[in-house]
Amino acid sequence: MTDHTATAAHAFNDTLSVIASVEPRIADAIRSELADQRVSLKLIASENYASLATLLTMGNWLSDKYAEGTIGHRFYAGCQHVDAVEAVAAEHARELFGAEYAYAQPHSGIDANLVAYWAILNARVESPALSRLGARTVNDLTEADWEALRAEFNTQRVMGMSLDVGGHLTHGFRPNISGKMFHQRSYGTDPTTELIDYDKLLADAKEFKPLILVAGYSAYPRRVNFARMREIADAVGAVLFVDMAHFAGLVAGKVFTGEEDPVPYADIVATTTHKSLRGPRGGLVLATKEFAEFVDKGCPMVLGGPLSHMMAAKAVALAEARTRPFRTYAQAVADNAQSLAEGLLKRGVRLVTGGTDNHLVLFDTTTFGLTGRQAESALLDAGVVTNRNSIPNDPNGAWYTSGVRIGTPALTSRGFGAAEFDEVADLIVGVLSSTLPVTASNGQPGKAKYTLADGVASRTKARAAELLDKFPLYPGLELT
Ligand code: DSN
Repeated sequence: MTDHTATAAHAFNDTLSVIASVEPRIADAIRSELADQRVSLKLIASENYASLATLLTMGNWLSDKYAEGTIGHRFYAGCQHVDAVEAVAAEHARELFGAEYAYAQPHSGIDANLVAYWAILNARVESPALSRLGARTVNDLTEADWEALRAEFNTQRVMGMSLDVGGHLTHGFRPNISGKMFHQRSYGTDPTTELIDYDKLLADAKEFKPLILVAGYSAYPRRVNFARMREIADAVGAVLFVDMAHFAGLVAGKVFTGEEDPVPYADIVATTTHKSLRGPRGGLVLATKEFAEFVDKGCPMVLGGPLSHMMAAKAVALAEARTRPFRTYAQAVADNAQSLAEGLLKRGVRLVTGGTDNHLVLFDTTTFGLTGRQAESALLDAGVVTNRNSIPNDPNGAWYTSGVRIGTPALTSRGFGAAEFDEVADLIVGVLSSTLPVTASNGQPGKAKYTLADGVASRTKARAAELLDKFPLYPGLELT
């Protein structure tokens, strides 16, 4: 493939000078963000670096067009180019994932999940009610029928993975709208192995009888057997909805195949496009034919007008994900996670589930006598960017936590391999072994404050710089 870095460098420099002529602080912030990303060990499992082509696709006049509706059926005139963009994004998504239908409009992961939930409610609750009442749309219902239908929406049930074992807020938890829309019951993991216990999940689902079984996670370091999830959904008549936001890149890159690939098993799959998939910030929904027409109503059902410039960037990133180098990348993400996990294990760190077989590792910071918050902060002082995360039965709750989640997608994009991730494990252990919790004023163990031994942060940054210099971010892209 032709290397367009020099051209892209000109484009970014010219763009920044145009921006600076209007609001220099914004140009400065954009430059500084790149500078910071270049010198940080970015280990946040949900972050990545999009390609220059993907980044360049986002800034253009597609942004200026309103295009509510769907391909060929818009509420505004003059949408032929948006139609073309959305069609290409959907085509790549369908072919990449082997899906019957793809919808490229969601602006984020939460939006994608909302589109999925309302598609399921429309297909399984509203549509049968309309048929029963001889109505074509909700506008044909009497007030009494409408009230009855709303009551029916409000009694639906969803079952998703518990937050403290790695589930996501959008899987029916109260701080998110999904927890206000549905009655929710969580499934946990086995207390000993910390793995999903499918037999227990089946028994719980039989008791709870959810309309929707949600599979997917944001902090579970293991693969999911979607064939088992399908069996469980079928056993209770539930719709199987998979949120693959975290591992979409591993599905796209054919690391997760067979029973680990959600697409052949799920009714609806939602994802973000910016995590392991390495695209622009946004969402995507895949669906079977049964749900396609309902997913297609996402805008204006729950989405504002499509961000056409972002759909264009999704199309570019999805085209990249269909190439052989992307498959090599995805396999390296998984291999590197093994190396990172082994590097921590051999240095005495407890990992939730004892390891990983996806792109992320969740380690127990009580290994070092620290809360997740203290560990996250000390690591950041040393230029290692992570995020704190609950672990199963977390004694420190969801704010301070007892875990740190790390992942390999971003640094693998820079070219890090197994040896570099072993070195990263060494840096993490070096920092946290030199961090002490500070006792709170009431004499209780502090949960936020800590001290990091002198010199550790600068020594870690220097060692990290040696690694990062070998694998520069956007090599050849010099900002002037
Ligand atoms: N914020 C994403 C993550 O970090 O996993 C999920 O919403």
